[in-house]
Amino acid sequence: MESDITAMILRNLSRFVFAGAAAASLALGGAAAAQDTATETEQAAQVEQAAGDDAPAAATEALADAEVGEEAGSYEYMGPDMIKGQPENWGWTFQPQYTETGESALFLHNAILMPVIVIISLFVLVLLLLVIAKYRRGANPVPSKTSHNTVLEVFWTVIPALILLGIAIPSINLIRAQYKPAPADAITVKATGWQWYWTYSFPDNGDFEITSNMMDEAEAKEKGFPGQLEVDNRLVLPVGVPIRLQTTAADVIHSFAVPSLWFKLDAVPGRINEKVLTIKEPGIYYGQCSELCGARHGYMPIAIEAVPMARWEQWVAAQGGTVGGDTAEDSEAAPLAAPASSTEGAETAGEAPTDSAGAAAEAAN
Ligand SMILES: [Cu+2]
Repeated sequence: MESDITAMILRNLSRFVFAGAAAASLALGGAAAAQDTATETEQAAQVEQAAGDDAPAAATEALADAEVGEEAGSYEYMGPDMIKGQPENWGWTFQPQYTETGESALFLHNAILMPVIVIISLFVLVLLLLVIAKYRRGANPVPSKTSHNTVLEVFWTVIPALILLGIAIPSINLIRAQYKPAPADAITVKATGWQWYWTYSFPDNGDFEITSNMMDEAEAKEKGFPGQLEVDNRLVLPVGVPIRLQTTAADVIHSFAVPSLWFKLDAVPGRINEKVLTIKEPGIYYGQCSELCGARHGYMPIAIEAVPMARWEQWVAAQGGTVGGDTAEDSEAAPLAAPASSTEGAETAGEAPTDSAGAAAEAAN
């Protein structure tokens, strides 16, 4: 019990420190870090289910090798053993990351921001204690009248500036990576926010649409899924291929956010936002609407099920969609793709690149 309390105090302390870091990085344009602090806080507030560990690697392997059913109409959804991205009880830091940008963001936070913040805070604390002890009236009755020291002033201006520059470079690179446009052959998925659920449409795959509502909490828990995060129809996506995820809304502003995929994008009525998403591993990743959108804002979760390409095609077929044949240029849902590049990538739209996402990105450039 006592160690629980100690852990809680430490958590709260780290939140203060982290909030300071977020402010500092914001000043530098590191908006990404701040955005995800918010996500983390929201998530932590809504933590509900028991802490789930990552599915054993064996399960992933088994799934990747799983035989693709002969019937096109059959698709079996993943069970709770495949849950990878979800909040946990008393969680206070980021969820494990399953995208490349997520990994670099976590690295920026853990390896750069946190050490810098901790060292600076300790340094200032030591200086303060030193001043309190050494220059108090009792110990130092006649204070020095020195008011300028050019060398010192140059140093305490230049050193902090260099520290800030050192943070700004990786921070701006991260933002650049996060907003790099999707390659022409990326699979387009449009997520539309409604009060209070999501619909997902697949303009490259026959333009079918699915509606995703929160699963009843009792039913979800009975099946072993987290309450208020599980849905009736998951958004199934292929792993290892870039997905052009577009967001919009039908009524008010919503926000499509999945913390373990480092993905958060506002869904605004009358406009389409888009951002590329490449998921590294099969699994279930939970998220939530992250823009206060009305009475049931807290009850429109997002559940992404990432599967190997062959299984994704099976799912698309089961939904009545098409694979590989359709073109992005036919669809008005993909207006952001330049006509030339979408024609070029049309043959490959909806198909997996041979080896990895990286190859696809290179091919497109
Ligand atoms: Cu919403």
